Amino acid sequence: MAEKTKLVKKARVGAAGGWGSVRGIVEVYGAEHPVPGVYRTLFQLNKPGGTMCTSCAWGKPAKPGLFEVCENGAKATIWDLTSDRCTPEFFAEHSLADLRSWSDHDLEMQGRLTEPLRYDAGSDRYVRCGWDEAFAGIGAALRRLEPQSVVFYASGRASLETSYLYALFARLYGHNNLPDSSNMCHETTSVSLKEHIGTPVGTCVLDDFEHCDAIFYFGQNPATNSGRFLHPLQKAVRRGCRLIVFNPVIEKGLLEFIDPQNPVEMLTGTGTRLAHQYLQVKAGGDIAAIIGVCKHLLERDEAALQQGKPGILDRAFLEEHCHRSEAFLAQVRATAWEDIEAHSGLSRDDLSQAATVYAEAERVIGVYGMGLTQHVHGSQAIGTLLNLLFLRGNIGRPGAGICPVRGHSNVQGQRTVGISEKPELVPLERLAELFDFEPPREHGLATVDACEAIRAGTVKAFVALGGNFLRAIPEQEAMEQAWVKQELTVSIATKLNRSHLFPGKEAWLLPCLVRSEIDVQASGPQVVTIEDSFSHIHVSSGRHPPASPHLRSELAIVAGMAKATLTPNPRCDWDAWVADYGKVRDLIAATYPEFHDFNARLQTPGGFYRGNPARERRWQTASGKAEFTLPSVLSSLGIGDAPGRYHLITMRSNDQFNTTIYGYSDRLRGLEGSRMVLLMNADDMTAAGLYEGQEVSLVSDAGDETARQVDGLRVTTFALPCGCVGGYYPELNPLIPLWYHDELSKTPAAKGVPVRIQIGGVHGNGRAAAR
Ligand SMILES: Nc1nc2c(c(=O)[nH]1)N[C@H]1C(S)=C(S)[C@@H](COP(=O)(O)OP(=O)(O)OC[C@H]3O[C@@H](n4cnc5c(=O)[nH]c(N)nc54)[C@H](O)[C@@H]3O)O[C@H]1N2
Ligand SMILES: Nc1nc2c(c(=O)[nH]1)N[C@H]1C(S)=C(S)[C@@H](COP(=O)(O)OP(=O)(O)OC[C@H]3O[C@@H](n4cnc5c(=O)[nH]c(N)nc54)[C@H](O)[C@@H]3O)O[C@H]1N2
Ligand SMILES: [Mo]
Repeated sequence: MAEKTKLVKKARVGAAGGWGSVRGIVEVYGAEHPVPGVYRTLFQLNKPGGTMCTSCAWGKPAKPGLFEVCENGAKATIWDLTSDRCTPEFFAEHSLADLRSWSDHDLEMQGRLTEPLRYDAGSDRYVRCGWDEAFAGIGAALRRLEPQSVVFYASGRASLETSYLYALFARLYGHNNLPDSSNMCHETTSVSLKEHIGTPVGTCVLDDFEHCDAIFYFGQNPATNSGRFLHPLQKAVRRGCRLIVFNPVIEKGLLEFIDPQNPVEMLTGTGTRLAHQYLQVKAGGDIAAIIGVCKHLLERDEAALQQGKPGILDRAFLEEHCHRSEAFLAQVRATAWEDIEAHSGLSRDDLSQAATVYAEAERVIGVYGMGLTQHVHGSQAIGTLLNLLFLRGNIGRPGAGICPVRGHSNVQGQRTVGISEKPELVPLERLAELFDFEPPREHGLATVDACEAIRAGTVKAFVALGGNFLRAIPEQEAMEQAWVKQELTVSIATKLNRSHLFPGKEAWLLPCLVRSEIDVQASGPQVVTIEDSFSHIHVSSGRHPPASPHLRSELAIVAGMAKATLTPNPRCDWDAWVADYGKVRDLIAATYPEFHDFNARLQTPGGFYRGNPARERRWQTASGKAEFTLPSVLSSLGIGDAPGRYHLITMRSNDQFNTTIYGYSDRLRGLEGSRMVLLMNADDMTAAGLYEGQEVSLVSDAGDETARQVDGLRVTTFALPCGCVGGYYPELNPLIPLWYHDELSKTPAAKGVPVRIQIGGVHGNGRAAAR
């Protein structure tokens, strides 16, 4: 069942949205045979009283559209609500060794997991077990282990209520080893924003997009990853707001959008042209590009002042609110145009146009995604973008600010309520008081640290609240080998994935409800809450019967494990918390003041705002001011150019949600039928003597001893800047060294991976990564 190396078909690329997105939904619908009532669920998605989509974390407006759902949100919902079931009988037929040759797509296509399963090493199979057996087994194993040798991972979907209890369980048990998917994603944001503006999250709210005059947009792909963003973008552009895009890939969704909910646009096929200027920056070239824009601004500012005219920079803001602005401006002055052009791949003239748009705009928003965060100097790139905003006071006023676009639907919220390896970010004193215990104070393990410790053998157990950790991390091959040496692995999951096929000596696979299902507990049906990218808290309720009578909610599973592991504590009534999630919300409110009156505020249309001091120009930083970054590099790449070396961007297709592969169509890039592609600039292909469709291998060029290789990739021409190549995540993850990560946050640098191309098919030490 492994995907064969096939030629990718090139198709015509239409606008984002339009009939293509409707077809995309229909295809997944046909393949998944969803349960009845799914249309009504889609209709109620992201609306007050409905289910909050499990796809991305984009904001949910108080006044939603007719359909407040995008192509990929619909796919994610249909994927959850399939009528296919992956039962114990399926596992009786297939050993894990057998399943390891299956593709990611085929594993998840088996449908929803239905019963708790225990790994039986003798038969190399998962076998049926009861919940009591599972909890007792997990509890006994955890009690035997040293808490510091155990990791509790979370992928950013579980609710605020579940996440709060999961983090509490970890601390009562005795560790802060609480990495979450954020450690591979926006951790760069959390660390960099905290240092420079004093809060770890963006300062914008949805309403700001109705007032901004320009959007500077870096390394984020809305049509695929946050489809509902296209509506506010379209509206903004229509009222004259100018969109300046920095991205090495021409992403169709930033060029043109046809609103599928607008009959005229659908029938005429004419949408809105979005980008005013599209700058194909080199991979990692953002710091240089932003400094280029700043240099133009500074030159114009100085010229204006000399002529006795008002300057361009907001000197009052710099004076009152910022620290180190003069040092940054001196650095900008001293940076040569040749260096800016060489590192960004953009011309001085192009950057001048962008600077004009910036200077003419009264209110500017800086938007970014993985194109900034997943680089070795990603935190400096975010800092430099903040510098640009500071120069004209574009932060802390309506219509302006910094807007990181978060990934998983509750990834920001999980951090908010305590899932963090950084104890300094958690109110430990308050927890100690509430639950009468001594919380662990040691710094916990983030994702990369956890991987290193698993390889070193010091981490002996891994509990996963969702996700597909082994498939999402770097250095996949070595990690799979180390993984199975652990004493215990526990996965709470909805569908089978590759991580489940690498069990520890003792392993449990525990199936849970999805957010769109009805969650009935002793006090009645329960609701849960999540936090979006704009720090708004939304309530979500499910309306579908559970996929199997044996499923439990994530919260009940966490509580079940906690009860079986911990010595009883009169302050911890796990049963009462499971019976009524409102009691958990009371605990959240008691721990985090911004959640005051949590239960009473649940039904606020558009969610309630948790607040953000930086939005009010209160800077909780070391200096008490907004901190300018003084970049030490002009490129965010960790390893520079060399003959024969390419910088690999690992990308998401329009037909996947992270490691969940819905299908093999990347409609918005015109690539159909295969994910085993190496996307390359035509001039680079000619220079390297490669031809379209040629089969090649990629090998690591990170300068260390470790051999990393992926075979069976077909060379495909694609409009990328010279020196940079593209391919899909997670197929190319074996090529990323574990140590290749952002310097501050340790977010793996999946967007600038140093590689070489090898011609000649499969090699002895390689393996076909298509699964
Ligand atoms: N349908 C769907 N939705 C998703 C997901 C999914 O997989 N599928 N994943 C979810 C998650 S967890 C996340 S974190 C988000 C991710 O959403 P995004 O942040 O959009 O992440 P990517 O698609 O990985 O990359 C974003 C863009 O960065 C560009 N890029 C690469 N390198 C550079 C660079 O050096 N500079 C600049 N300026 N740009 C660069 C790429 O071309 C790409 O367009 O989406 C979430 N939503
Ligand atoms: N090369 C490269 N690597 C990357 C990235 C990249 O751009 N390039 N992106 C990184 C990013 S941004 C992220 S966020 C990570 C993602 O890493 P993860 O969050 O660990 O991975 P996902 O693919 O989102 O997890 C999918 C699995 O989650 C389970 N699941 C789905 N819904 C639920 C649910 O409601 N509850 C529970 N308990 N389980 C559920 C299903 O079993 C499914 O198979 O990958 C990172 N890795
Ligand atoms: Mo993410």
